[in-house]
Amino acid sequence: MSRSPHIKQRRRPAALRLHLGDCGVIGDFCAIRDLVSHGLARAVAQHTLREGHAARPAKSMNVTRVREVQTMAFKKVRVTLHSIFNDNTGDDPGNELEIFGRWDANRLKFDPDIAEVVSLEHHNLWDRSGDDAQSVVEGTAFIIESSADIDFFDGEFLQIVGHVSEQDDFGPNDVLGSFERNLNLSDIHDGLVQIPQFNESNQRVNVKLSLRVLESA
Ligand SMILES: [Ca+2]
Ligand SMILES: [Ca+2]
Ligand SMILES: [Ca+2]
Repeated sequence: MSRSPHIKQRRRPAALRLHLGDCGVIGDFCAIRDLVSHGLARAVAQHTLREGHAARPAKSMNVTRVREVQTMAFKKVRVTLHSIFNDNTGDDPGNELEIFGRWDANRLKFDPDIAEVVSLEHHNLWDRSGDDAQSVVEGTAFIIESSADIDFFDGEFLQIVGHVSEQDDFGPNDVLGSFERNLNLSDIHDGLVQIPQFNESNQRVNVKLSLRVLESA
């Protein structure tokens, strides 16, 4: 089957017109194909030269802004797990909760090549098993003060993940709660991380964890 002569007549003059500097035909299929095949930047540059346009100041400003973003995308962050406070022993025998669990701070990044989040660094802040539970009297805190200093660059994020359970001699242990939060570079600031109170049958604990930006650039 041969193509309609009408189509051939439409396409070739369109591409030709682009070479001659008529960008008014950019909506035409042939013009778009020509832009892609020859490179958009080259086509724009040729058009600029043909039309006698001077370099646009806004373009150089954009380049400057990009450089600023690139150079400011760094933070050295101290992640500290301070303590776990027994707010209420609840229905647990005695005056103490027997707590255990694990808390970690991770440096992660989304890798577009494999479309997955990958772990760049992993820092364990606290790890206790049910066989090694910590007794904490109601109204007092178990002091941990475990820190990790982590460097974050543009596109990376801090993941805080942890859980606390309560050991019982009779029956299964109690899961008091778990927590996970992912923070982009711009979301990382000095201060306490807001962690909801963990609570299971009125056995309540507060986890105190903070961030401190040691350096930024
Ligand atoms: Ca219990
Ligand atoms: Ca107890
Ligand atoms: Ca217990």
